[in-house]
Amino acid sequence: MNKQRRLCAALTLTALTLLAVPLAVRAAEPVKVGFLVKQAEEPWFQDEWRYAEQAAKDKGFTLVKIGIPNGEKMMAAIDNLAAQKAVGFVICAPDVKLGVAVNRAAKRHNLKVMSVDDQLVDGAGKPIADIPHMGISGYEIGNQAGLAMIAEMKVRGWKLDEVGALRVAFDQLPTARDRTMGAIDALKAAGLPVANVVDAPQAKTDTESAFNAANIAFTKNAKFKRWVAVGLNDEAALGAVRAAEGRGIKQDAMLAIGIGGSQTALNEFTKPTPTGFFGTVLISPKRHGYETAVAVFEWATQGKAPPPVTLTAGTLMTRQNQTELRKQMGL
Ligand code: FCA
Repeated sequence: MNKQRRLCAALTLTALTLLAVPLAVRAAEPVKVGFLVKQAEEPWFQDEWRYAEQAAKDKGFTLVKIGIPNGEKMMAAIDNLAAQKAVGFVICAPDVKLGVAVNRAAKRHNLKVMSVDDQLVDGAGKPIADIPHMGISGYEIGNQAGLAMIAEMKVRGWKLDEVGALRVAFDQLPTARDRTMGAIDALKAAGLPVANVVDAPQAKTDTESAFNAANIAFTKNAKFKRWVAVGLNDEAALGAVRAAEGRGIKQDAMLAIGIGGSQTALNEFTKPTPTGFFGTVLISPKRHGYETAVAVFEWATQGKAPPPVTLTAGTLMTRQNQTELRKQMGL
């Protein structure tokens, strides 16, 4: 009897120990949150990652950063996060039409998902309602870029009917279309003739693609001696500036305004002589990186769901106000 009781106690102890080990290991493991971006080499996304890392440090979770240049890499990344027992992820997908696939994969693995910058859509092009989103108000921010061009053209004494308006376009991405259309609408409202608007569709959203697109557009429209240019981001505007320079259209005849305000823009502003890259609408990679990472963490660990849609604002940044403005925005 005694022997039996001792054996029983020993077995119970062993069982408890076995149970306790994995529990202890699990408790020591930090919570993991993924942050997947379509273009990891772009300064904007580097900034987003940097602020998301800051959030991870402040809140005590681990950030898993993965670049997802295409759909295949994106699906592999989500599986990878699940295998690592992540609790959720923030995503800027390589194609917003992958929304349904993202949602399905997240649900299958029981991962919380939130989109950043580019809102995910379903097969019909409608935003996916149960994926919370943080992005910019594309049309308003584009409009701001357009209004800033009007103001600067006035300063320079340009006549609107003599100016070509280059729209570096990436219309398959709704926010890109909204941003550039917002700018063009501002120009048209101020009296720029519709016939002066030249579309330059880019194959990708980087500087090289914008350069190629702009080059073709300038060649076809050599009648314009002065240009304004807009695109979805700083890289698009910069591609147009570089293409213009290649054709002898310099700072005094080129007025490009980007959107973003990351290193791509800062590099232009710190050149000794001003280029055709006049300004950018500064948006906040801090809000987008930090707040989305925290939102997914708190959603997964505290059940606090993020608001369905959060749109952030922008401010015109030029050579003159860059230092002050970035400081104001905590960048
Ligand atoms: C999109 C663009 C990026 C950046 C971001 C806020 O994802 O592709 O360049 O502008 O929105």
